Amino acid sequence: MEAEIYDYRYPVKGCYVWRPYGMKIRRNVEKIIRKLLEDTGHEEVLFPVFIPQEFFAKEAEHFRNFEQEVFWVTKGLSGEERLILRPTSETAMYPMVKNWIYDHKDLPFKIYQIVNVFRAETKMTHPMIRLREISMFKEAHTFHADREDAERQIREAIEIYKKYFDELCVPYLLSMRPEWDKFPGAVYTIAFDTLMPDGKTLQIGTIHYLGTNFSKVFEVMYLRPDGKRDYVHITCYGISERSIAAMLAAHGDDRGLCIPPKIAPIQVVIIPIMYKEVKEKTREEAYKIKEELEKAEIRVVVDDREDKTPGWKYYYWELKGVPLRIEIGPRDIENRKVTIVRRDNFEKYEVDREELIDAVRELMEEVTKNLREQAWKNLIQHVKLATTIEEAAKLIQEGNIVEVPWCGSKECGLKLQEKTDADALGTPIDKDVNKEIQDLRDPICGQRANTLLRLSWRY
Ligand code: 5CA
Repeated sequence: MEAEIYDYRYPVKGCYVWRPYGMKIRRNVEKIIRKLLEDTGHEEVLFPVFIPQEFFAKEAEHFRNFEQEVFWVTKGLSGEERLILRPTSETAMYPMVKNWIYDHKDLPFKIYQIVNVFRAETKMTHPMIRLREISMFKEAHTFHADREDAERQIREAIEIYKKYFDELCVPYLLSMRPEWDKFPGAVYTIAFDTLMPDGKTLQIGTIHYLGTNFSKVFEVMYLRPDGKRDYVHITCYGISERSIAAMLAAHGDDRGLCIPPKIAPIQVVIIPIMYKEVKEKTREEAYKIKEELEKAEIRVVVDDREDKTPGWKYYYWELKGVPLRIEIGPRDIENRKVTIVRRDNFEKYEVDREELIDAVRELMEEVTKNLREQAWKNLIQHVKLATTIEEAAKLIQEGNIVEVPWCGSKECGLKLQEKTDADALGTPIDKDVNKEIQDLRDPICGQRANTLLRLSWRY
C-alpha cells in the first residue's frame, strides 16, 4: 500500500484496487506468462463470465466442491434460467470445445485466458492472496488423445511454471497434493508452494490432470485413426496475482520492496545531486543519461524535484523497490563517472560514464541472480525432515516445512495433519524420496514409509 501498488481499503470483502504503479508490475508479469504459453502453442481465448447452472452442475464432484463458493446471479434473467459467476472456467469451456474438436488431427488442442474469476472464499480473505474477485486468473486448458499425451503436457506445464517463477525470483516446492486435497474433478493435482516470511506456505500455482472426468459429462470426443470415437484427456493449470504477492513478499525488507529488474516498472532511478551553481548542468546530465538508458530499452526516471533532499528520495525509491539508483553530482560530471547503488544489498559502484549501459545491464543481471539465490536459500533452509510427531509439530511452529515419513494411507495422512496441527502439501515430486526414506517408519502406524508427506502451516 505504501509503495502505491495496491489499495486494500475497498469496502467489499476480498476485493481490492490496483493502482498505476501496480498495474505496470502486473503487465510485466502478464507479458512473461503470455510469452511462455504462446511459445509452447497455447492460443488465447475469451469466455463469458456467466456460466449456466446446467453446465456448472454437470460434473458432480466439481459442483459439490465449488457450490458453496460460487456467486449466483438471480436477477435480470428470463424464466427459470440461473447463472453463476465463473469460479474457474472448465464448465464454460468444455461444452463449447466439444464443438471444435472433430478428430485426432485436432489434438492436442491448447488454450488459455487471463480473466477475473469469482470465489466466495469462506476462509479469511487476504489482499492479493486470497481474493473473492481474482482479477488476474491465468488458466490454461489442454485436450489430448490419451493419458500419455496429457501427461507429457503436464510435464510441459511444470517447465512453463518453473520458468515463470524463476523470472519472478520466487522459489518453490513441487508436491503431489494428497488425494483429499486435489482439485474438484481432477484425477490428481500437482502444486507449486512457496514459503512466506511469516512461516506459512502459499500455493502459487496448480496443475491438474482431469483425465476423462469432464470429457465424459460434456461429451468431448474425437475420432481415432481406427475410426472409433473416444473421450479426450484434459489437463488444466492456473496461477493468479497471488504469485505477485509471493514475489513482493520474497524480496522485501524493512525499507520496502525490491522488485526483480525484469518486472520492475522502473529499473533505474537517476538522482541528480543539485548544488546551486551547477544545478542546471547536473540536471541536464541526468536527462542525458536517461536518454541513453532509454535507447538501450532500460526503464528509467529522473527525480529532479527541488523540494526534496537526495536522502528523502533515496528512501522513497527504495520503498518502491527500484532495483538500481544512479547518483550524479558535479564531481562525477567532471570525472566522467557515475555512482550506482543496488537496492538488494546497497552495494555502491563507481563506473565510467562510457561504460554506464553495460554496467547497468550487468548489475540488473546480478540483482536478479542474487534475489533468486537468496530466496531459494531461505526456502531450502526451512525444509526439514522430522521422524516423530513432536519434532514435526515443533519445527512447523518455528516456521518450517517438514517432511515426515509416511506409509501413504489417507488415514495416517489425516492423523499426521491433526497431530501436528498443520496442513499437508503432499508428497515431493521435485526430488528422489526413495533415498531418504530407506530406514524410516511412519510415526503414526509404525509401518515402513513409502514416501514423505510435506506438512506446514498454510495460507
Ligand atoms: N481450473 C484450475 C486450473 S486453472 C483451478 O482453478 N485451479 S485452482 O483452483 O487451484 O486455482 C489455480 C491457482 O489460482 C491456485 O493455485 C492459486 O495460486 C490461485 N488461487 C486460487 N484461489 C485464489 C484466490 N481466492 N485468490 C487468489 N488466488 C487464488
